[in-house]
Amino acid sequence: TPRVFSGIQPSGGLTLGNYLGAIRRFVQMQEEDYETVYCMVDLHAITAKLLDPAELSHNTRELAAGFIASGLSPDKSILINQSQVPEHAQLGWIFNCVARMGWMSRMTQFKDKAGKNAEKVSLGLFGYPALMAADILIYHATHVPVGEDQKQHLELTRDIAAKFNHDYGVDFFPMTEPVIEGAATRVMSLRDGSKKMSKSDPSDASRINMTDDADTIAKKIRKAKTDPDALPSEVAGLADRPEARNLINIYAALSDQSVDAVLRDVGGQQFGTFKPALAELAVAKLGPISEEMARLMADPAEIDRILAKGAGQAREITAPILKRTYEIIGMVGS
Ligand code: AQP
Repeated sequence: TPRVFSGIQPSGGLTLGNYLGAIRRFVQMQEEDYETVYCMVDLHAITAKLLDPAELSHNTRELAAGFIASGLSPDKSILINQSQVPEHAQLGWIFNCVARMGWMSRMTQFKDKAGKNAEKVSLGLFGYPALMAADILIYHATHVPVGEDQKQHLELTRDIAAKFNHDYGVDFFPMTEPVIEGAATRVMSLRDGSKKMSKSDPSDASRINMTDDADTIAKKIRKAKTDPDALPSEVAGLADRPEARNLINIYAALSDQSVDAVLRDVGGQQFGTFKPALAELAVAKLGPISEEMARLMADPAEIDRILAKGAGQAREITAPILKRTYEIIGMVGS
């Protein structure tokens, strides 16, 4: 069976972007013919800044609760916390030695996150994509469901696998395929249609959090930036209207319709009519998930048990792959 791996950082609370761009697809793939491994990438979550320890633990458990509440099942998928499966970091080191500085300097996410302050960011932020390649390849995963923003990191994952295979003359690490599908592979900020919706945006109004209550969701959508025109009835009419396009994409994804189908229904409407309908849809879809998250968070010990079980299952896959990697490299004792 082909194997799927993907992860999300517990660097803050889950957003609608994470849900539509990643988690919904995780759930679908769990139900398809794949073996699925999904990860809270806590080692990645400290690359941007060292979090308060209690906050990191809370975020990690809440992310696990978000996975489960969205439909991931510990009986069908392996659910893990990255640091509990040490082979991720061990292979990550090897990949630090495979990846080239030049490759890493071209990563747009690094450039965006480092901004003008590249001297001040952590070495971990620079090396992030090599650890991400290890997260995937320590499972020999072939399919990685992600949002559009991760495409370049997946190309780098293939470059790392190819260089390792080539330099050691082996055919060991597979070439992984990104799975980027659906109407909302890039959900944009509600305040700025040119910026991705992000957990770490300083403005809370820019995103919908999975834990937002109905009133907050409705208010954020009502205040979302838009233009004064009515909605078009065809996709071409969304060109150069990034904010309108974003709200339509979100509507399409949440209602499981194509953008064309949505526009056939809502074309001609003003935002004053469309926004309340979108808010109602978002509350209907997200409300039950956030209620279930809250219920799961009331029993953190149960979440910890699920993650411990997942780590045990994961290591049955990762330990032999790491051992074989070390043998290929010539490490004594492996
Ligand atoms: N706005 C988005 N639209 C679609 N997909 C998105 N993803 C993130 N934002 C959007 C997808 O969610 C998965 C997990 O992302 P991550 O937590 O590992 O890191 P990120 O991409 O850096 O997400 P954030 O929310 O922007 O976090 P911060 O602010 O901490 O950097 C990935 O599959 C991603 O594509």
